[in-house]
Amino acid sequence: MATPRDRARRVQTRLEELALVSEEESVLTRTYGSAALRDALRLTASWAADAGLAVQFDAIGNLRARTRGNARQRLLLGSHLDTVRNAGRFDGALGVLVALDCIAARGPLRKAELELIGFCDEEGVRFHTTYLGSRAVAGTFDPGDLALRDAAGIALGEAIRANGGDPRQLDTCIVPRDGLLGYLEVHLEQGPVLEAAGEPLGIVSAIAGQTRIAVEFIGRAGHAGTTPMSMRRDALTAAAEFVLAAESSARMQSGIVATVGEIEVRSAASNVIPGRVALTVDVRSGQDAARRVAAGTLEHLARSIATRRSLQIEWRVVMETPAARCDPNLCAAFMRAVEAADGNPLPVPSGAGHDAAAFIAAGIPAAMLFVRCRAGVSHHPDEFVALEDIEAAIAVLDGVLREIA
Ligand code: HGY
Ligand code: MN
Ligand code: MN
Repeated sequence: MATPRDRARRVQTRLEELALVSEEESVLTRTYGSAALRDALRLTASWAADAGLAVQFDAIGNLRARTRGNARQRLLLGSHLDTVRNAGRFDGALGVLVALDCIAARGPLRKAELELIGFCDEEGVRFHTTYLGSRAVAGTFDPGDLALRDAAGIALGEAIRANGGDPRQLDTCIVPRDGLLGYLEVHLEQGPVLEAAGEPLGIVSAIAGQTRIAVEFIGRAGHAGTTPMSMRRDALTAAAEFVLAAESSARMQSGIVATVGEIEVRSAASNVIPGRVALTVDVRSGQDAARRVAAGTLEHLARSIATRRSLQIEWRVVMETPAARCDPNLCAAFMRAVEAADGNPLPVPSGAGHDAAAFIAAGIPAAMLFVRCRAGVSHHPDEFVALEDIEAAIAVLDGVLREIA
């Protein structure tokens, strides 16, 4: 019988193995539809099959691995296997591998069937979306999103087909509600709260809402040597002014964070005045009304900068996800399991988005267990979770499964 430390070591080893599966040399990147993400999903599927689970990939590309009993009730567990660019090895994969370990370690007697899900697009790097895989499972996928295009102009519908899925069959991804107990997710905190509190684990109280926006500043390209400064309609200086104004605006509003994560000069050349600049805006808050006001303020700022500089502007909200409160009953089960393991069930809000938010938005109960990470670093290769904290998370998820499933 494997000891908890052995089990944590196996999760750690598998995290290191998955971290080598990347679409980029020497850094970890796995975006929707890439061969690397398919390989990571297949590798995880092989571990799930070895654990005796019935494994398949659904029509959007999620890994779906179920226990083989005939209990009427079902509990979903998992997290995502896609990553941001130059990612850390724990974001998403930790939750999938801890859940797989706990499902595999459970005995034959169970009140509910368990389904492990490895989601195929939580980060939304390629299409600037969020929760595509979990929305498909929760039944809230927006068919209009099939027309979203990536930087190469490929539509999401085509990408789903190219990935071996079928955009006409997304309804088959939907988990039946009958007998569904809910969804549990283990995830590194991606913030400094647990480390500052000296706690290995926390119970997520709520997940911040997000607004993701695509912006284009449209000026006029021109000759860098012959165009007088007074006659320029420079799209990059306008964008730069907006980026700094967005930072100042967010700093002045408590509970709001705003980030310009991507910026691109179209047809860039060192001797050409930038005519078009595209950028992304990510606005978050635990309060939806405050987030909407903040996004409106940013749009007003962008439009006034464009007008003053005689530019045009395109402002498109790509995706909005509401703030989500985790299910009190499932949170209480996590709290009891943390206390049973002599821990302190610290409630922690999540500034990061998670697939659990898609289930909550669909009216499916969901809860999350946060695991301490070093210096709160995430979305960075220095992301780190200690072996003993992985072991603590396994013990707590074991406890929750013993109680509810
Ligand atoms: O962006 C986020 O909050 C998450 O990492 N997808
Ligand atoms: Mn992430
Ligand atoms: Mn994540």
